[in-house]
Amino acid sequence: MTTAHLTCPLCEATCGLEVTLDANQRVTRVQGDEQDVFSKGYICPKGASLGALHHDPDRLTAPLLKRDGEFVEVSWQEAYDEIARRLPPIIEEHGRDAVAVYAGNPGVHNIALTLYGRVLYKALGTKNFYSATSVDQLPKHYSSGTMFGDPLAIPVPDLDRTRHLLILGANPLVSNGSLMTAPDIRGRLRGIRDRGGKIVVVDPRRTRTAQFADEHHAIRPGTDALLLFALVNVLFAEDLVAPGRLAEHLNGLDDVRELAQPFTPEAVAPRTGIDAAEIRRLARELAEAENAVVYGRIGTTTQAFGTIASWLVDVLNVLTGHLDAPGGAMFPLAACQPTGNRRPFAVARWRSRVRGLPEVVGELPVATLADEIETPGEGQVRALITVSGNPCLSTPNAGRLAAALDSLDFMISVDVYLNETSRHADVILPGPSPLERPHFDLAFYQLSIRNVANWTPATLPSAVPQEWETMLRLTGIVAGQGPEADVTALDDFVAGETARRNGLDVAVAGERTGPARLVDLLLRAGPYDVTLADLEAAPHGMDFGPLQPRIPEILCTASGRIELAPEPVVADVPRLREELAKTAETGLVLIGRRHLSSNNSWMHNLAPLVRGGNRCTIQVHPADATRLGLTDGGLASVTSRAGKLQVPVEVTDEIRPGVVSIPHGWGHDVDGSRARVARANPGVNSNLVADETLLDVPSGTSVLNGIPVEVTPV
Ligand SMILES: Nc1nc2c(c(=O)[nH]1)N[C@H]1C(S)=C(S)[C@@H](COP(=O)(O)OP(=O)(O)OC[C@H]3O[C@@H](n4cnc5c(=O)[nH]c(N)nc54)[C@H](O)[C@@H]3O)O[C@H]1N2
Ligand SMILES: Nc1nc2c(c(=O)[nH]1)N[C@H]1C(S)=C(S)[C@@H](COP(=O)(O)OP(=O)(O)OC[C@H]3O[C@@H](n4cnc5c(=O)[nH]c(N)nc54)[C@H](O)[C@@H]3O)O[C@H]1N2
Ligand code: SF4
Ligand SMILES: [Mo]
Repeated sequence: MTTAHLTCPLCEATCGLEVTLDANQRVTRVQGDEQDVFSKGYICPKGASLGALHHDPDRLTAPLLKRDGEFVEVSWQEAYDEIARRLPPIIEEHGRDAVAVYAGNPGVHNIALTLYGRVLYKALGTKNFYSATSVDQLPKHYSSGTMFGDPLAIPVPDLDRTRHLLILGANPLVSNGSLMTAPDIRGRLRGIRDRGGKIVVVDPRRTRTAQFADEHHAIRPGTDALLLFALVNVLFAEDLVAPGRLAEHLNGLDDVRELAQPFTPEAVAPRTGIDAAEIRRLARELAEAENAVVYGRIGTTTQAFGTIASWLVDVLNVLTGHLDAPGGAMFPLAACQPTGNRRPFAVARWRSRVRGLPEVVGELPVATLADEIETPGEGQVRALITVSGNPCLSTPNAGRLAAALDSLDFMISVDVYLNETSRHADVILPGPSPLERPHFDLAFYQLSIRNVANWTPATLPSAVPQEWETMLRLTGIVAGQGPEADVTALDDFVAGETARRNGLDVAVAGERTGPARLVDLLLRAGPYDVTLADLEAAPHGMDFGPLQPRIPEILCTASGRIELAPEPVVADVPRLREELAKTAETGLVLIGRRHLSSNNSWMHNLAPLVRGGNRCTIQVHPADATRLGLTDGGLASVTSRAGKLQVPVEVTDEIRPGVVSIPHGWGHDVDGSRARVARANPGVNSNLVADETLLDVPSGTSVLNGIPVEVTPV
């Protein structure tokens, strides 16, 4: 028996786990690491299933090559030979933009893919770069980019010190927190209560978090921007604006006052479904709390006014003097900070070919990937590389995208499963399991509610090459060096560049290679006096303390100030005013939901996580069920502009009337996937009805919450 300590890479909470292995290196137990400086023993059902993931017989351990429509296992050499034979001619004949990339969520939880994926994408040099970000938090990057000058400067709730938390469109008791790295959310929310503080939740569903909170407001989906503007309106009207220390760092305060004028509580109440008097009280309580923070998550980003809502969340934090203040919304200072010259944020540096949608943070909206594949002409996408992504389940009008993938000349999936997306590929390149690779949470320490760092060495030797080598091999091929490119030389080059950008001599990292060397360099360049060796000597992590104020140092706008009314966001306000002018709608709208034992689309093949009844149901309010003739346990047909599906009905008063909810990430009953457990409990793909034409206009983020649908009994 041996034990190992690791940081869980499955979600944003970064829990420390203790894994026990028997003599045959089988995982016999996974539990929370009580000595972890941050998570202190917390674990959720997903973390507990890391052993099941590692031992899943369906997880790929050899490359697959499609021959005559069937996948066969091949050697790595054969896989690279095939790629070298088929990919470069597409680039030579049709140009770099003919190759698209879709990078999925687990890549952000994986240092190999984070640090070396960007090497591949840079070598490819395609404008057709897509990722899960445009079905997720892109509006937040947009608002941070325009307000603070840095799309990665995202303030997080100072959960452990706040006394008033206003949550919109997040269910952290189930998601374990997002854009808010904080293991043991329940304990931390309880802490707010114990300090005499208050938690308010705005959500169309009475979620677990809403049930735990002091107050719940069942808002109509897609109207958060209206509510938030009304809160701003009240702060100005009642002379409650008090930015305090931030006043000298602000531009645009008067513009915000002006913009908020039409959005009175009375004007927004019929659209949001929240009483004008309640809105006034919410604003006053926010302003009067000793400290307070407004926090918005996926329900506020993947909706029609995601950018405005994301912006107004931080406008409220500024106006109440709670931005960059203890107990408010604060900027983390991670041990490894992003490198490179910080230049003021710019948007729409290029546009998508077919729909003219804007680039944001170097990517195009995935809602237009199918257009780019289907539409002939110069610049048409003819090849696709997916890296840890499952867009056939996770992106809008998934049915159309799946069909489009079959028209590609060539497709590579870097993925650990043969699933709904990778089955369309010509070559699948697997990577190691989380126990077979080192881990350091580069991305999520940037969003952590305490400044912490923890290095995880690989627990077990890997059955397959590390993914940083895979990224470099692919880089070699697209860079014209063929399938035999010298990975060591490429890695030395990447490390040399990283060192140079950070003003370091690469030799300081000694004999290390791969991500370990890069992390060591980034730590040395970082704000704390630590090296990788220090973290290796601290298997339960290092704690650098609570968050500290970072304004003005963090600001990167051209003015050097916070832009409270940034022009690209303000340009979208007329669209919101039009929305305000509309009369209240009566049609049904669809939203999503998550479950504790899910991880987007890809962990439904693990038996411990799919026990119990079918969770993939459509939730309908009893009043709507009666009106529509739907019965609990019966089957409903759901239709939208994009498509249709059938799904079992769950009648519950948890959901607001006029709203229905289906979780995403299901729909595993497709031909040719290799996932025995998931196929036995397939659920339905909610993104068959998500409409790829509905976008948050500034950022191009998909509307996944608030999709007009018709629901009828089957
Ligand atoms: N309707 C609706 N749609 C949504 C959402 C919603 O709320 N509603 N949420 C959106 C959000 S927030 C997100 S982040 C996206 C997620 O969208 P995606 O990132 O496209 O999908 P995932 O389900 O995370 O699938 C990840 C893929 O990575 C593979 N994988 C897992 N681990 C590894 C690894 O270590 N290496 C490699 N190479 N591959 C690996 C899995 O097998 C799987 O194929 O979905 C979005 N889609
Ligand atoms: N267990 C589990 N944890 C996860 C994931 C998972 O799939 N399963 N996925 C991970 C990922 S990739 C992400 S991005 C995070 C997401 O983390 P969260 O944002 O906390 O995730 P959700 O549980 O989807 O919560 C979104 C909430 O928004 C509500 N909502 C929908 N529409 C609206 C609206 O218009 N306005 C308002 N105010 N609310 C609305 C929904 O009812 C839902 O309760 O979770 C991560 N953690
Ligand atoms: S909360 Fe997230 S990080 Fe913690 S054990 Fe669960 S999946 Fe892993
Ligand atoms: Mo996400």
